[in-house]
Amino acid sequence: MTQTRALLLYCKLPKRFNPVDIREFCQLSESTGLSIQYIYIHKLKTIQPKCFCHLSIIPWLITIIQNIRADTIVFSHAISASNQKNLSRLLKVNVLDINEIILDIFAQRAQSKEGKLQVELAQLLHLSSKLVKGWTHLERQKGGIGLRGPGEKQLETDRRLIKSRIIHIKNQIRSVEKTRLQQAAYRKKSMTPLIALIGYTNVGKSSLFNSLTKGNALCADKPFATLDPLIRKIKINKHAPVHIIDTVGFIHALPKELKQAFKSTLDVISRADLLIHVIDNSNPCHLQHIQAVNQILTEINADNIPQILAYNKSDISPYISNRQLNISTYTHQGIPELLGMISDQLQHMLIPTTLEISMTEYYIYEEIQYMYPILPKIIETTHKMIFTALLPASSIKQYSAYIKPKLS
Ligand SMILES: Nc1nc2c(ncn2[C@@H]2O[C@H](COP(=O)(O)OP(=O)(O)OP(=O)(O)O)[C@@H](O)[C@H]2O)c(=O)[nH]1
Ligand SMILES: [Mg+2]
Repeated sequence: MTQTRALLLYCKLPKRFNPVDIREFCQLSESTGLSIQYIYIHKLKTIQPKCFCHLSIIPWLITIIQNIRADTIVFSHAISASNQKNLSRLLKVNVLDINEIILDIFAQRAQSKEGKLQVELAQLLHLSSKLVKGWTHLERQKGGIGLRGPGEKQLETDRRLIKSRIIHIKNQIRSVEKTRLQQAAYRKKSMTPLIALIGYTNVGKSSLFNSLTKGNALCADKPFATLDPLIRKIKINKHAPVHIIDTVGFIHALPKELKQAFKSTLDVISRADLLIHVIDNSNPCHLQHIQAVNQILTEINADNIPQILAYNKSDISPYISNRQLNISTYTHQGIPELLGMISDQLQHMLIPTTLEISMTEYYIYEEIQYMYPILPKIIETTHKMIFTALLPASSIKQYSAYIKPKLS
């Protein structure tokens, strides 16, 4: 199969506007299978209304495209449907943006039924956002990058059909999710704490998961190797068993459609009792990656969950500091210390919390007892009920309005 020849256009806007750095942009584009022929760096102060980039560079771009015989140009930023339409007319090549690149990588990686449905939903949401302004160029790409895999069969659909397909896919996802919710409820009832390995993509989460569980999760030097959360029960030191979960990697530029479609996968993180935030300490951009991860944690309401920062790849990292927990899944450096820190956290994980609920808010009791263990002593009157639930620290804030002094 002949590879698509691509020109990459890296737009350098004042810092806060750059979703990816240039190295990451190239890696992501390469991951889709594009053959990168040229990288053009374009500095601009603000986004230009017609084409996102300055109109003055268009003749340059046309010359480069002709010289390298490119059939695709990729933008490092998310661009609007009308920008895409204008650029496509002027440059006469397929125009892609960073969101379409990331969507394509997710489509390549999706393995499970749920993963495939989530990617299809993200593609359809993206497609409908591009159809809003009457621009249907994606239909003419015949399932090329940006719409590979599960979304291909949707290319001929119009907005109305896309909408009904979105409803259909959402329903299917909901039924797959149900099983996961039941499992989560069971885990809570069985009082097994949940530890989630989280972090930027390609930092070594799955490698650490394998070290801790003696498992064989897929590890690979590529972005988004893991899409489906993988869960195992393990025993840490002298404690009762815990569940540990490997999760999808984060990235600065995670498209909003993917966040929406992968909501249930991301929700697993927000239900965890402890997060192990894995960092690739050998990556010069690791500080920005930490910020990007924390930003997404805030968006999914997981920023209150206790975190252990594990600076991985210390075997190759030039940035070692004494204050950090430096680990290496290759040499096992720091793994016993990490287990010790998890063990300390487990000491005080489920907190007995007494709550008073008025009978008009009985659903709060139902919600709590579905998710968390409740101690047998319950005081019930016609107007209210008082009971003690074992709540993880992360959920206490949510129910703070109902908290009462302890039942004697
Ligand atoms: N040098 C070194 N490489 C490591 C270490 N841990 C993981 N790697 C490598 O880093 C790459 C990514 O590892 P993964 O475990 O797949 O990373 P991940 O965070 O799960 O990645 P995604 O699932 O794609 O988000 C692989 O090539 C691993 O072999 C380490 O301690 N040292
Ligand atoms: Mg992984």
